[in-house]
Amino acid sequence: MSADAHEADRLSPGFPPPTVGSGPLAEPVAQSFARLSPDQRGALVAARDELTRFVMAYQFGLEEMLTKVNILKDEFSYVHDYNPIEHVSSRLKSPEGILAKAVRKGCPLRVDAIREQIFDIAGIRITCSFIADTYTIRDMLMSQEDVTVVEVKDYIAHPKENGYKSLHLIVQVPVFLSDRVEHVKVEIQIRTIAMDFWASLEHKIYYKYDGDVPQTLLDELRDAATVANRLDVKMERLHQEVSRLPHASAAETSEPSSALEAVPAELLQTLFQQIGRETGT
Ligand code: 0O2
Repeated sequence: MSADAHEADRLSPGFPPPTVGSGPLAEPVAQSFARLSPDQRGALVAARDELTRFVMAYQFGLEEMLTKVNILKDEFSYVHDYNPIEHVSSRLKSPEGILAKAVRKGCPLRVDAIREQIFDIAGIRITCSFIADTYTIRDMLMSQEDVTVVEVKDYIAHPKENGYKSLHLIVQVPVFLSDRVEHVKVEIQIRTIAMDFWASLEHKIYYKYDGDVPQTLLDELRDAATVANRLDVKMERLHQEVSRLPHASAAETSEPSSALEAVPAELLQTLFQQIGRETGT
């Protein structure tokens, strides 16, 4: 797979529309299709429908997990007056990306085998401010009743040889389709801003050199990972020190400290009046 194709496959914001579907066939495909026997056409249409439903289930699973993450983000900020999540992005692996990974892992190119062996068709990346937040988010997600934890890799406590740090979870969520329930795996990567910065650069360098990165650069990357970790530790300590100070009043802070404060004053006033009318107070 080319570096560009791989790059397109990376986690990126938003949901790409499914690339396999029941839309009109492209012209060359339509011509080849016309040359097939009725049986072959039937088999091809069935295979396409199966693949479409396969990918759709992952998209729904991804949406379910994203909703969970966004609820945690909003509710946590409201209740604790603090937002542990800086940024959330997601991606669905393209059919080409799925096939490339299947080939790389020696996985048979069948939907059932791919479902069993490829865990990152749907992916979410959560960027947190501090190291402790990554574990808080992990615990909150893992404790949800309908989330089954399939695998946890803690590359924060045990960084990879090259310096890579991140918490990886593979979770499974039920997706209720019209005729069945599918249990869809979603990969969740949780990391700090500093870890994310490092991983993005390392990924770019890796693909620029097609995997054959000069040793000097590898050494520098390992140093950079150490520096990034020092920054994480220092920022977290500063944050804890500041958190112990008496809480600044809302009037002293320019940022809205709760969801209520983000609501325009006029709207709040109207709401209060309405509630007053309804309760007769
Ligand atoms: P992409 O294009 O990001 O999806 P597995 O998925 O279990 O078969 P592996 O490598 O055992 O393969 O899983 P692991 O270690 O949990 O890594 C999965 C993903 O983490 C990778 O997906 C990367 O996104 C990221 N990752 C892991 N190691 C590194 C690293 O050293 N540097 C960077 N920048 N990212 C890393 P893919 O499928 O490799 O790629």
